[in-house]
Amino acid sequence: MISQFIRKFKPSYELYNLFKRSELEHNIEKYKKYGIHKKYYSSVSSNDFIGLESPLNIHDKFNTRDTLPKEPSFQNLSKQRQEELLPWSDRGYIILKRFFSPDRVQQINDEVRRLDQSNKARWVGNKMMFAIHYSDIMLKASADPELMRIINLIMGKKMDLFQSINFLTGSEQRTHSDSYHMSTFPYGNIIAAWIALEKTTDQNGPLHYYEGSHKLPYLVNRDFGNAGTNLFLGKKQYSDYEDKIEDVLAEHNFERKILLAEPGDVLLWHSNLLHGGEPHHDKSLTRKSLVTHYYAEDAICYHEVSQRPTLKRPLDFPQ
Ligand SMILES: O=C(O)CCC(=O)C(=O)O
Repeated sequence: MISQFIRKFKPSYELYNLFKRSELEHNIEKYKKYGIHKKYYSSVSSNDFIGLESPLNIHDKFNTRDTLPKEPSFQNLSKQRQEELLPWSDRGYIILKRFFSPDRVQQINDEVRRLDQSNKARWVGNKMMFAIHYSDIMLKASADPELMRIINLIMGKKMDLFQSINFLTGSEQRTHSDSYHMSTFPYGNIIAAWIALEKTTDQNGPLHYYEGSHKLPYLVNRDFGNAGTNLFLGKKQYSDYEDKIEDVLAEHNFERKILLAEPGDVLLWHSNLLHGGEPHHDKSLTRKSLVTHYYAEDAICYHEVSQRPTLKRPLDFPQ
C-alpha cells in the first residue's frame, strides 16, 4: 500500500532524480527549444506537449520508396539491402536478412552465457537489461557501424544507442508500442532492432507485429483515463493500457505478422508499430534474441508509462 503510494507520488521520484543530473541533463536544451518549463528532474509526460506541433520525421512525411533512392548512402548498399529498406514508410518495419554472420551470432551467444555464468548479467524477470554497459561485445553488436548507418538513414537523422535487452526465451508480452515505454517529443524519435540469435518457430515464442499500425495516432495516458494529476500518476494498471491497445486493434484491420527468423536476421521497427511476443509453447526450447533501442539525438526523451524523464548513462565505447 505504502509502496504503491510512493510509486505513484511524483515528488518521490523527482527527489531521486535531483541526484541524477548528469543522466538527465540531456533534456534541458530541448525543453528550452520547445518552450517547456521544466527542471531536469521534473516529471514529464505527453500532457506537457498538448498544443505543441510535433514535426514529423522525414520518413513519416515522405515515403522511403521516393526518398531513399536519392540518398548516396542508400546507393552504397547492396541491391538486396536496398530492396529491404524501401517498404519502411508503408509497413513500419523492415527485415534485414542474415545481417549478422553465424560467427557474430555465436560470439554474442557465447558472451550471454559468459555474463550469465559469471553473475555479471543483470536480469529483470526474463530480460537481461543493459548488457551494453558491462559487455564490449554486446555494445559493439548493438552499435554495429553498418546497422547504425541503416538506422540513421531510415530515421533521416543521427540516432544514439540507448538500451539493450537480451532474451533467452520468448517474452510472451501482450501487444504494445515502444512509444508508450520509451517516449519522445517530437513523437516518433526512437527505433528498435530485434536481432535473432537463433531460429524462431511457432514453438519458441516468435515476435508478432501489425503491419502499418505505426500510422495510428500515438496512444498516451490520457487516451485511457490515466493522465493523473500534478502530484500523482494515473490510477490505471498496465493491463488497462494493453486492453486499450486490443480495443484499438479491433477497430482496424491491420495484418498480423509473425516473424519466423533465421539466426542473424534483424527486424527494425518504428516506435509506434504495435508488436508483442507469441506464446512460447515448447519450454524445452530457448529463443535467444537481442533487442536494442535508439533515441534521436534531438528529441526530448522520457517514459510516458511512468511520466519520468529518461536516465541516460554514457556508453563506454572500447577504443
Ligand atoms: O522479443 C519479444 O518477444 C518482444 C520484445 C518486445 O516487445 C520489446 O522489446 O518491446
